[in-house]
Amino acid sequence: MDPPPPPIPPSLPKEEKTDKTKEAEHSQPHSENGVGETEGSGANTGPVDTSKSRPRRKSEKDKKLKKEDKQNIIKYFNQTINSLVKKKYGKKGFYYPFKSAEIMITLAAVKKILKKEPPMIEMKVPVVIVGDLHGQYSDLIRIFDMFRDDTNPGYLNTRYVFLGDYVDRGRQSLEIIMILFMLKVLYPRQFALLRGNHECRAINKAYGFAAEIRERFLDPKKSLEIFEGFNEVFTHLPLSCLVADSILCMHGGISSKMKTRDDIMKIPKPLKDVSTNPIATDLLWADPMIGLPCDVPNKVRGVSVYFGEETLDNVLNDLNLTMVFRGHQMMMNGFNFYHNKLITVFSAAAYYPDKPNRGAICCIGADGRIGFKVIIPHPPDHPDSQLKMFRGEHDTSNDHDTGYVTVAPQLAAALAHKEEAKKSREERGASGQHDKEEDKEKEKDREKEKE
Ligand SMILES: [Mn+2]
Repeated sequence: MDPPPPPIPPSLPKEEKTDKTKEAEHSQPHSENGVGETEGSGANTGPVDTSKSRPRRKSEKDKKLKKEDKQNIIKYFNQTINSLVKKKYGKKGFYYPFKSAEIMITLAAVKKILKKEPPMIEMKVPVVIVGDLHGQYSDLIRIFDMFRDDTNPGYLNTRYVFLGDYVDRGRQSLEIIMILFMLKVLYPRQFALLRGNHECRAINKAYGFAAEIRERFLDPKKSLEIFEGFNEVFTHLPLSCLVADSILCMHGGISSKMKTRDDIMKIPKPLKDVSTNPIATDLLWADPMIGLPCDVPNKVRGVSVYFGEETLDNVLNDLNLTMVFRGHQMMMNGFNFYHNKLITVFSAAAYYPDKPNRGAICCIGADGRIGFKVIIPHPPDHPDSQLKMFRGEHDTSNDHDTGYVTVAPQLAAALAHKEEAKKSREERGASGQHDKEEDKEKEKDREKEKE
């Protein structure tokens, strides 16, 4: 049986000394997380050392109290994560009963970690790339379940890069952002949480997150504190992630203004107003467009640019990269290729209920091979399909995608060439095989002539 929802930590319960619970095994192996510095120190076993001199005694006591606090927070995180992944929300329907004090503690803990992260963090392979989630919590759970085995829950079995846009649109932004923040605190190196354009105050004030918080926390003072608290933390999120020193990940797109990797590293953090930094604006907002010789203003979004193949080639060359991964645009199959060197990953399935797309994630193996896992939309009568969206009409101006994987231009050219050759062979009325042999003989003859 699952434990009941955990107690609120501000009046942190005293942890039983003998309590070596399951979740302790899951506790963070790293020492640099926000709350887990006591992990592995070994100092929490045995009584306080009384041989210390008197003036230090009080601070030792304080330290012990702090340590207890941290252990209690870790315990609370583990219990909450356990309940959340099993979708045990309590009696109040699909909203997990978060307390405002718990949220504020989580925000403080995750901020401590995000503060230390540079604008471009690094990740090793193998890694899983997750695109936009937009408050569709059940899709995140389906993603974690893909990596579950007999011993571990899926979130422990691989590294993840999340491309941003956790909040807005869907109904359970808080479930998503809270579980990801808690996981980030417990396993900071296993989770890269990048900033999306919806992790900006002006956007998530208007597109659902603020409304969801108001609905869940009726006290306006509390709901405002929570809303501002999240947005303060969002300003500390990194803007990009370098995978295996070769693949650059971001939410929106590349920027023709970045000439070196250092240009990204120089973006100030925390970044309250993204629009003050042109490279950050492109990283969070830009979109690729087929057949563009240069950047053009992104009129659909009213921010940033559309970039073309040449810009992509230049940035890849200048920054010594092989590929770009980004989210930001709904794709009917959950993913899409651009110019063979950029992949869009969009993980929220049935983003528009009237035009149900698949979601997808991308797995990059240790050998650099890339594969996709697809998230099929729930049938319309599924309880998760019933969650009302914070969305007005289906905004068709945002449908950039054809619904099919874009054929890379090189491949298209090769196929067209093949088709032409076939046609000409047919016109000559000879079989392809015969033609090839004839061609080979002619080639040989020509070579003999040359000699
Ligand atoms: Mn976006």
